[in-house]
Amino acid sequence: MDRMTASPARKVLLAAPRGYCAGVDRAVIAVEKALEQYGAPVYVRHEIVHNKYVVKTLEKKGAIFVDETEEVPEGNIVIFSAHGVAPVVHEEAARGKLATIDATCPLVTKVHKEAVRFAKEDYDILLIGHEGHEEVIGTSGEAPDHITLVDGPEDVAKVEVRDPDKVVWLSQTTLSVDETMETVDALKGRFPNLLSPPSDDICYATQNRQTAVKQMGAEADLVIVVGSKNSSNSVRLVEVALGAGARDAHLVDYAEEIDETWLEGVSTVGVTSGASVPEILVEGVLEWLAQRGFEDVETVKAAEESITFSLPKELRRDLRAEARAAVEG
Ligand code: 0K2
Ligand code: SF4
Repeated sequence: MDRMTASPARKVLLAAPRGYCAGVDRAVIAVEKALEQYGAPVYVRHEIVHNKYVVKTLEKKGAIFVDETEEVPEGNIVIFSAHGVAPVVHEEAARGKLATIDATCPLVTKVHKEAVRFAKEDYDILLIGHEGHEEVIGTSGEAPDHITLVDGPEDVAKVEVRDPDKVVWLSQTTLSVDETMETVDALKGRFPNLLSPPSDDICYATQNRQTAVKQMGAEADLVIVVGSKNSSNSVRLVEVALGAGARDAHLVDYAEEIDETWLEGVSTVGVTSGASVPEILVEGVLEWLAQRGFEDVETVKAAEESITFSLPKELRRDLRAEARAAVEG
């Protein structure tokens, strides 16, 4: 073929890290272990993680997802999702005589504890996060009288506090790092003595996935993010890709959702996935692309991840008891 008319080589840039974070891995395993340990059905309040495939797969194994604790029949087991719950939800479960397994990610619990501490010290807490998101509802519930939600920089002008010198900001764990810093800068413009959280609230997994997609963004004609529409961290990856210079970016649950027309004039495709996305779904996307000439896959590595969390304590206790009983015969 004439060199001038040859189409440019097609390649895939595959982000690393991508997919499951430690908190999601723990939460999904918690549901699986609970099903093995106690038998179906096991109730789960809210989607254990925001991923359609995960939810469907666990439903097939006997998990029943409910919106509210009140829907769980008395005497059953209910698992709380990775996004965390307000204290009032624990109270509802106790009233309903439910056994609970709390799969809240320890990094979300850390933010809950910060909220409790600053509320005790009588700070006004500005919680940066998305209105209506499950995590924000849970964190706000720790100190409803002290917390005001700030949903992005455009919300800053309307924030009201009791004492501008006694204000702290906290955040949802799965936000855009850059947009959050914009919000914080705007808040600091209004409250120069604004206190910052003792350590990053946006978690390591959210940050690393955004860093990786930024690295590939400028080079990619198209970025495909695997993740569900209600997954905050997955949606953020699409925005970060576009912000980093990708010509086009889309969120898909499955390879079948990719539109052939997105590939028109495209030679480099970036692929990544949200923190709630099993790798099998990314493999499906890579296969789909390979069938269309995108066989060359290059990894873009932004960070190493080795963090893991132990299972929720209620499960560990029962698994230990079972092991003891087996040993004692
Ligand atoms: O990104 P989101 O907070 O919407 O949640 P998922 O997609 O379920 O990802 C896991 C994060 C859970 C808690 O931080
Ligand atoms: Fe935990 Fe971060 Fe994963 Fe959320 S995204 S479950 S905070 S590790």
